[in-house]
Amino acid sequence: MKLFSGPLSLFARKVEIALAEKGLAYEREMVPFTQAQGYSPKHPAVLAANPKGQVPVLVDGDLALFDSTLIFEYLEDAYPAPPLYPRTPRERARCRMLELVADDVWLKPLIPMMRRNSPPDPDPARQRQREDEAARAEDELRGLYRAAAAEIRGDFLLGDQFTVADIALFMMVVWTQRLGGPALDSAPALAAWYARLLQRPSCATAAREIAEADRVLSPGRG
Ligand SMILES: N[C@@H](CCC(=O)N[C@@H](CS)C(=O)NCC(=O)O)C(=O)O
Repeated sequence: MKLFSGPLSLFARKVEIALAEKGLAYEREMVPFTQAQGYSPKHPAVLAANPKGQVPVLVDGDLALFDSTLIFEYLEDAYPAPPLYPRTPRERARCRMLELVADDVWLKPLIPMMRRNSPPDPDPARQRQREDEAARAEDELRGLYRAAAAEIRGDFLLGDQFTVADIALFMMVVWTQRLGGPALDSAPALAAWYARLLQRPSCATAAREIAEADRVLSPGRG
């Protein structure tokens, strides 16, 4: 198997965690990425496999698959042990919903947080607007922290089982913290869950590699 990943791609890192949890061997190729140019030039294999031109792309034999959620579903079907989805239809549905909330809903306030870390806008009005948007995003994130904390049913979101919902939320929390978002202490259950996940080798490796990538790719970030 081969994974096209990105050093600061939170969606590709989701897949890396799933592959590690399932104990699957794979080759990883990091596509070109810089803070100034983004994902440019795009890797030809990614363009060939994904009309959206995005990572992650997973190649397994003659199958080339994109989108972290679709890759999770494929991995579960093709390599069911250990499972990363719960068993019952209702719990599976809840797990998918929690993954979607992390991927879609949390991503929205993270965008202004990312802009806040770009060089200041020379136009003071535009810079003020950027700061206001980031402040609103921080409030939104605090609300998301509380909502996520209320969903935690045990050691993990779904109870005793670590699932793809934990992976997706973990990546979003890693991103809030690397972007200087609000501390987690306003949602103690979320903070405790996050500390537990950081003890898992798959999650700890992803978090460590992201911090290492930041040191190389985002040296100005405090
Ligand atoms: N829904 C997709 C999102 C993938 C995505 O946004 N990938 C980003 C990196 S994190 C990317 O490749 N961006 C380059 C672009 O959009 O041109 C997934 O879950 O895989």
